[in-house]
This record gives sequence, structure tokens and C-alpha cells, in this order.
Amino acid sequence: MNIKKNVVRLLAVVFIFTAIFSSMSGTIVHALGYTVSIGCLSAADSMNSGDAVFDAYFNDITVTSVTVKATYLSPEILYSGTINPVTKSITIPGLANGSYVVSLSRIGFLVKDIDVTVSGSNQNIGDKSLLAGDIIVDGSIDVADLGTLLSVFGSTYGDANYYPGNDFNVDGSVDIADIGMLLSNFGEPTYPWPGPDFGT
Ligand SMILES: [Ca+2]
Ligand SMILES: [Ca+2]
Repeated sequence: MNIKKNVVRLLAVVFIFTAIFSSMSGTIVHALGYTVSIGCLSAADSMNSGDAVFDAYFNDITVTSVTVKATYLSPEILYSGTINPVTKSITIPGLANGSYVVSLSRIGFLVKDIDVTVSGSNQNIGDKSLLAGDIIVDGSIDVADLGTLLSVFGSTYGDANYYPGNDFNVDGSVDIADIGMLLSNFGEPTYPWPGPDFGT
């Protein structure tokens, strides 16, 4: 009689442990995705002027977008998101081990492609900064971009020819400060485009 009871108890214990182990296995499988965190110093600050219409207009246009693909030329976007304009950062979730290209883009700025390898852990690849000036979006900052900026020089928010994509420092006017930002990046990129960017 005692032997029967002990066998039943043993079977019950085995059942419980099996259930617990199965549950843990499910958790482990789910945790195979890793996160990649990125800071983006050139992301525009979240506009909070008190004018809801202006804020929505400005924040929608100046948002910094993030996409993840397997390679530069891969048509499939594995993840897309936006840089948080308050924290100026993003944490990309659920990436399996492998190589990726993370692209940061903002209207008026040069796209930055970053090679990332995920290998068994979460990682933070640090702060990045986009270069202002690629108004005519062709992957380079050149005379065409400068000409466009000069054509709207002096425009301010409310003017028909004002556009946030030309107002790199987001102060509501296209002026000498924006010209200076473009000129400081004139001739970029210095590597073939599209291509890896190993800098910040
Ligand atoms: Ca350009
Ligand atoms: Ca400006």
C-alpha cells in the first residue's frame, strides 16, 4: 500500500517538474531575440510650443525614422520605428543572432547606415548623429542642396515657402545658421553610397 502511494507521489512530482520545465523552455525560446539600443544626437527635440497644430506639424515632419534590414539592398524591412524625440534614443527589440543594417533617416539629413552584428546579447551601439544638408535626397550634400536652401533663405514658419526640412536646427526660420550647418557637411559622404558608416 505504501509502495503504491509512493509511486503515485513520484509520478505527481515528475508531472509537476515536466510542466515547469516545459514552461521554462517556452520562456527561453521567446528570449532568443536581443535588443539593440541607439542614441541619435541629431534627432529634433519634441516641439511643445503650446500650439497643438504647429507641434503636430513640426514633430511629424522632423521625426527621425529607423529601419532594420538584413543587407543594404534587401527589400524586406525587418523592423521600423522612430527615435523618441525626448530621450533621443530607440531600443530595437527581438533581433535574432545575425548581421543587420540599421538605417537612421530624417528629412533634410543624410541617411546613416550602420552595420550591426547581434551575437548572443543585448547591445548598445552608442550615440549617432546625422549630417544636415541632403535636401534633394540623393545621398550626397552638394550644390543642388545648397541652391535649394538659398532659394528659401529668410523664410519663417507661416511663410508659404517655409518647410521644416530646410530648417535643420528647428528654430522656425531658415537663416545663416542652417546655411552654416549645410556648408560644414558640404561634399559628404566621403565614402561610396550606400555603404557602411563606421563613425558617429
Ligand atoms: Ca542631395
Ligand atoms: Ca533654422
